[in-house]
Amino acid sequence: MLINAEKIPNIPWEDRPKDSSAPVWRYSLNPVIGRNPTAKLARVFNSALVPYKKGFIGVFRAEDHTGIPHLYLGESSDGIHIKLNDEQIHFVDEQGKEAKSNYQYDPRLIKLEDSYYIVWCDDFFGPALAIARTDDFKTFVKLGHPFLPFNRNGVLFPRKINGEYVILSRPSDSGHTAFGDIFLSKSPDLIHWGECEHVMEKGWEWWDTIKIGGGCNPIETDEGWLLFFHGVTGSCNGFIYSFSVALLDKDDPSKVKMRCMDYLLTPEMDYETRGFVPNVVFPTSALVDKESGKIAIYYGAADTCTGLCFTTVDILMKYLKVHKR
Ligand code: BMA
Repeated sequence: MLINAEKIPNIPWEDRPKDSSAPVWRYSLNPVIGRNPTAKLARVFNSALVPYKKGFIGVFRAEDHTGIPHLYLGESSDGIHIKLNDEQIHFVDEQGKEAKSNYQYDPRLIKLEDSYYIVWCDDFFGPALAIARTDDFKTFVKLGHPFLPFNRNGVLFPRKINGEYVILSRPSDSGHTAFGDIFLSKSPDLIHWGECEHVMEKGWEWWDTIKIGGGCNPIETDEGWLLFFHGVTGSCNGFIYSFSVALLDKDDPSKVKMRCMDYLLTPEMDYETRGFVPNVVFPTSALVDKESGKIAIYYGAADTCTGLCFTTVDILMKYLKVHKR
């Protein structure tokens, strides 16, 4: 059973194909954002949407023709047809002064209390996480960098746990990082972070043997927090990014109750296996409907396009219980 979820009657959705027993299935008209979606933007991927007003709003990682990633807003009435803003998001500090950075990527977006928070990988003498708050998607206040460089894949929990804000992150290096586990940190105010714990290590199965990282905002159920995470393995042709799910303890999410041994999605389609970085499926956002338990997951495909796939809370829980480690 879902806890603290919203009703999203217009959640983007397609039923599982009749002949499939897969735990996760792709939107039949994927990708939802293909190559060169606007004259200015060449690649849009690893992005995040939330329900907003009668539709959806999102923060998108997009690369213009310089190839440098920045964050852009996008809006949609159905979560599938997305209108991207050509003007990148400008961040200010608490005093309203421009907060500059040379690049920004892999945003996660979450509603927490009465505000929305973006957590992304920022340029802070190398890749490091940053957090910003917005109340209206017009002014974006950068709260700073929660951790020293180098760190990526910041995933905030959607509520305080035992009176503290909680974030997952994945310490890394300044390059393509051939290691990586998921850690948890706590904060009284979203500024000062500490009480760090180790949550999950890279896997023993082949698909996640090099590194893992938090993916979408955790989904609260009565059995614990469902966390989609990506896992990376190496081949003679480079990294391969797949993703799966784990269940974290509700009161102490540093404890992993179950972790799926199998990947849920691995690069198979042309738009996942061919692109700027081939063989990448990278989940960054999940919408979940309180009434039906339907889940729509947005994922980056081959660092080029945005894909969408579906599952339900029931299907995931059943699959996890059979394929757990
Ligand atoms: C990671 C991040 C992601 C990217 C992935 C695959 O390190 O940089 O943005 O999707 O590599 O290239």
